[in-house]
Amino acid sequence: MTVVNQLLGPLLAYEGPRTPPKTLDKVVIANRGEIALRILRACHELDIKTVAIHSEADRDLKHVRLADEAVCIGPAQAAGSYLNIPAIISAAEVTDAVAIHPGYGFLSENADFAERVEQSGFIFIGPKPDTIRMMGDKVAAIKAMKEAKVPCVPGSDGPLSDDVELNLKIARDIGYPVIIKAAGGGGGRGMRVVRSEAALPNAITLTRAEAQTAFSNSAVYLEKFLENPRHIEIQVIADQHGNVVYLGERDCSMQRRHQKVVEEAPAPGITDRQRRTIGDRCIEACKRIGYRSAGTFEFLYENGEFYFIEMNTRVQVEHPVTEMITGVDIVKEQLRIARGEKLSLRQKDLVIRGHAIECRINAEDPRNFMPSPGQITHVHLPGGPGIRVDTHIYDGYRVPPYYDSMIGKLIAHGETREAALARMRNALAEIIIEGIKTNLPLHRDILRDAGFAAGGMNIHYLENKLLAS
Ligand code: MV4
Repeated sequence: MTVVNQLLGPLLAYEGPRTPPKTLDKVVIANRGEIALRILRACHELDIKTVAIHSEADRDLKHVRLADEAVCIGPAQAAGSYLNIPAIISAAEVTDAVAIHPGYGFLSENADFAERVEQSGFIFIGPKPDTIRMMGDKVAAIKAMKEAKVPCVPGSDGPLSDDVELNLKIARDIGYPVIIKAAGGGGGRGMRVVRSEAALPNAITLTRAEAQTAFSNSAVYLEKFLENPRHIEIQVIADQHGNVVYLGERDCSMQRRHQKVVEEAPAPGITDRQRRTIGDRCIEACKRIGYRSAGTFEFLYENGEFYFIEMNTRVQVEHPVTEMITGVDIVKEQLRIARGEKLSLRQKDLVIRGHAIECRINAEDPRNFMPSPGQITHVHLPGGPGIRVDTHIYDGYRVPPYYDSMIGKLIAHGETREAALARMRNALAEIIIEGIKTNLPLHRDILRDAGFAAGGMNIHYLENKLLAS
């Protein structure tokens, strides 16, 4: 009996094929454009080889030239290439890569993708699939944050039922206006503001129907609608050993139609004490949920209070402003975390130095915001102290019409906000992009705006300014 158990013991504990631990020495970059180049640079600094995967329309991307290997994975349309999970995993297999970095957009917050990456034996450079799944469900995300004592918007504390009277009571207790949001939404998709009791039942029915169509999830929830908040987000990084650090906040209030235009760090007017209080809450939440990699807690900020709305489980477009004021390379930290290393810094060692501003440069008509793809005939990039340009464009590059119109980011750092603004104004005066239309005139206008110069404007400021001009 004892002998049999000794034999069966290891068999019963069988956990699948044991593969020797692989060193993270080759990464598939599952993205395009400036972020693909940003990831490539971080990999090469850490002596990690890179595999560029690209669509048929993206053979001439700068990072494709610079990568150690390149694989064309499908047609121009993203559905067949950058969103094609089997094609991306096959590319990792044929190149014998160890990990996959998803960047932002595309599959970066797709829990099923992260799961299939891991099931195929690769490292997903990001949080665990179940964490991504939880944060994708905004009701589950808010529940987790409330449990961790992260301040949230007063709301329904869970999904709404079909009980009209109960829903009316929930809204009455919170007070109008309220906002109905889809649990599967986020980033401005699937929401409806309700300003009176009479409009509530219909708004819930409509938002539910839209949510079912758009997200295959009819769950909706309700929050107090904040009329004039700022959008402030906290950057965190967490390793696989339970260490978590917050890297301060970013103010992303300068936006149009849920597209951020200018971001900055730190957020004007936020005190060290406020930063420490909200940062500590985010750290506690990360520890409770076993968060891993880089992440962002999105808050609305109104009348001196933070209200959690969503968590982003990816590296964000605007991560450079945080890098400029902290000196932390967020993408390199993601790679080190994926390698199983501990964070390169502790909270007490973090120093926030100066101020940084980022302008997103889009290939679009500055008057009507229509995309403006085509060939760039000439580029001249600015430089000098405190100037950073994250872009993949070069003389002769053709901006394809199939993807997001962002072609780069101009980042200015200075010892003070005023110094950063002055450097950004100079950089915007120096930069030349010819052959296509860009939103550079809009940025020059924003950098001359008195309200923007004052700082601390709310999420409606830019849209109101554009209406007035
Ligand atoms: C809100 C809100 C006001 N009150 N929630 C839009 C994007 C999504 N992340 C959440 N959004 C909002 N949620 C409550 N309870 C206003 C917005 C909002 C917004 C938020 C951040 C940045 C820009 C925005 C533009 C319009 C509305």
